Amino acid sequence: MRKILLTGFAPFGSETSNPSWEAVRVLHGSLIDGHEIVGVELPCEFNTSLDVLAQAIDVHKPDIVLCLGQAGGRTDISVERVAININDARIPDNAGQQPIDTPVTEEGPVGYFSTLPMKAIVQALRDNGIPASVSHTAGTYVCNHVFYGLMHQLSRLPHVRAGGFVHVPYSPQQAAAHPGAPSMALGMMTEAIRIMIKTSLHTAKDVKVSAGITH
Ligand code: PCA
Repeated sequence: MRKILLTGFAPFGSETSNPSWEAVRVLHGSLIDGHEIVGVELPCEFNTSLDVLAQAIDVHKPDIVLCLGQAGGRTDISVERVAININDARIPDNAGQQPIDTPVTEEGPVGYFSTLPMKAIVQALRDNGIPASVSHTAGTYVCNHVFYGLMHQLSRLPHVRAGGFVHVPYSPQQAAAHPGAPSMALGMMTEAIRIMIKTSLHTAKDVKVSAGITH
């Protein structure tokens, strides 16, 4: 059976949960338009995260890979456009590593674009009442590291149709500990992932519309 690989992250920093993984976990094992959804939790660690991702791609040979992470403070589902070849960690990762200004991969290009139909995804999410936008920075921490590493891996795997990265906001429970911060309910995040997968499966060519960017 054809497969779609979804990844979410372990909690990091001072958080005790990470809704990127909570939402992926709900979908693990389900079927979406004839594709089996495989969900994998990545450690919030430089390098190890990419080893786990590479192994999952190798084992499952997915048609599409969608990696998700948390960006506390973001107001919506942020479909990331570009990954950059830099690690610049604001805080240590879960293994205590804090790389500053090192490349993700020595021999890689400066950046990679997502190969997901980003605009169609944002449009479909908004049509379904889910706040979303295209984002032009995935940061320089473990999420960008995984996004860059994913696209670097996919550049050598032509059988994988598309791949990319999406940031989700705080869950309401997390936001309660960060007064004033925006949040999104887990059920809406899960529905957003379902819509992103369906749109990716059924969009041969992305739509050409303004991103209507807010950040
Ligand atoms: N968010 C972090 C790393 C793991 C996660 O969920 C980031 O945005 O880099």
